[in-house]
Amino acid sequence: MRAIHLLPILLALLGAGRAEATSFTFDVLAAVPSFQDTGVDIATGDVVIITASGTAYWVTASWSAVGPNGENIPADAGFLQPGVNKWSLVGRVESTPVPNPVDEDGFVGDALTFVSPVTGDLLLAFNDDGFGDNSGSFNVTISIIPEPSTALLLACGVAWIGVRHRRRQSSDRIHNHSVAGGGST
Ligand SMILES: [Ca+2]
Repeated sequence: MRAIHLLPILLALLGAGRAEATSFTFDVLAAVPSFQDTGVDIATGDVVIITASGTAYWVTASWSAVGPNGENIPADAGFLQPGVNKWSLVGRVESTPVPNPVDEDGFVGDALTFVSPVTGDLLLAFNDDGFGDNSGSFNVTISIIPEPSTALLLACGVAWIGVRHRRRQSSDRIHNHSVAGGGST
């Protein structure tokens, strides 16, 4: 019976472990010649979900308009993030290019979800090698789902052991009772 009373506590702890996402927005300006600090702090193990929209121009001409995916041309060594799409949205956590499970690391594009391997500031940039002729921006939404803390996982483990222990005790009592009952008939 007491095991049943512990169950809601365990479920509440597990529910707290699935912390809600916190969301931020940030505009990445195409004319800024460096990675830009989004002000979003990332911890190792956090799930980071980035979506981006908007239009940027890599020269002063309307034909150079690009979205966050840029152009499907690998950037040269002089670009902020060489090897990924020219004029795309690119990202780092501190100095580590964002892991990209389906494309080159460092490439964000219009949507990316990753688990951060490091702790630090989330930095974003327009991937170019000459910024004076750029204009426009990408509008970025960043959602962070924190990794469940070690303390919380430990509390869940302790609660679970408590449930199992009390279940065993109560099943022993039932067993003893039925043996005693069986002896009397
Ligand atoms: Ca340019």
